[in-house]
Amino acid sequence: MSKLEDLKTAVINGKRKDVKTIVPELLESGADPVEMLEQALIPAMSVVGERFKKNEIFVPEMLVSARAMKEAMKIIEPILIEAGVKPEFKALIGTVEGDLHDIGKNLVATMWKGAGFDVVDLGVNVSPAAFVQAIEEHSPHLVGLSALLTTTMPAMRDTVEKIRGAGHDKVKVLIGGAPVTLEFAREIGADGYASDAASAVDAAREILAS
Ligand code: B1M
Repeated sequence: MSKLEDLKTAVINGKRKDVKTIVPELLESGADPVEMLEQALIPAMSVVGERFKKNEIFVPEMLVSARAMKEAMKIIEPILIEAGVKPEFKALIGTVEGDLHDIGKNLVATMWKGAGFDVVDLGVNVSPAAFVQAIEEHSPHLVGLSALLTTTMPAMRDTVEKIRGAGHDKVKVLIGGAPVTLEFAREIGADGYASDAASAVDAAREILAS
């Protein structure tokens, strides 16, 4: 089995200690952190999601896998960010109210930081009012909303409505997350949508230029 496969297996099985050993080994052997993300870490979480859907595993197992993934991110995030330049834009990001999933949101934040954005991460379960308050505090160019549950997609709509209702018409809003679509983004009046963390950089630049 290749080391990338070992990493994927370790995340699927929630083996944090193995992740802490394998990631530095991969880096030492010259592996690309982006490749680690795309070929091991993200696919591992897809396997976990599939198993959960089939009732082969339950929430505690999902949680240990998520923790193992975060362990890997702790090591590779600084390397991904290092490639960045001086902050060009300020961005806020958060997972919407009712939703506790943060791995995808954290990845988008990492990619934005890597692209040279100054990112303020508001965390998970962020209410529409908290987004508005943070906009007033930080005056960002961009706000990113993440949702992983179909049941929290309405909170995205509420957040966009609250931001616009508070008169923040210039701040651009980008949304994403597994159940979210471009159509939904248009429907709720968001400025853009990205399907994954890498395209969230291009999508952000595009809407910021418009
Ligand atoms: Co949850 N969960 N979970 N979960 N969980 C999903 C999302 C689910 C699809 C699993 C399944 O059934 N197959 C399902 C949702 C079904 C639905 O609504 N359609 C689900 C469920 C049902 C639940 C609970 C309700 C389970 C329960 O309690 N019965 C519960 C809800 C808790 C809550 O939020 N209120 C719950 C809980 C959890 C844990 C806490 C155990 C854990 C989260 C830990 C954490 O995040 N710290 C967890 C996990 C790990 C998952 C899965 C397995 C993995 C999510 C993940 O991290 N993926 C997930 C199944 C799956 O996704 N396959 C599942 C990896 C990550 C890199 O991808 O987050 O999609 P993702 O992010 C991508 C893109 O979506 C995009 O870019 C990212 C990187 O490419 N993206 C953006 C994300 N945000 C973006 C923002 C952008 C742009 C792009 O712009 C701003």
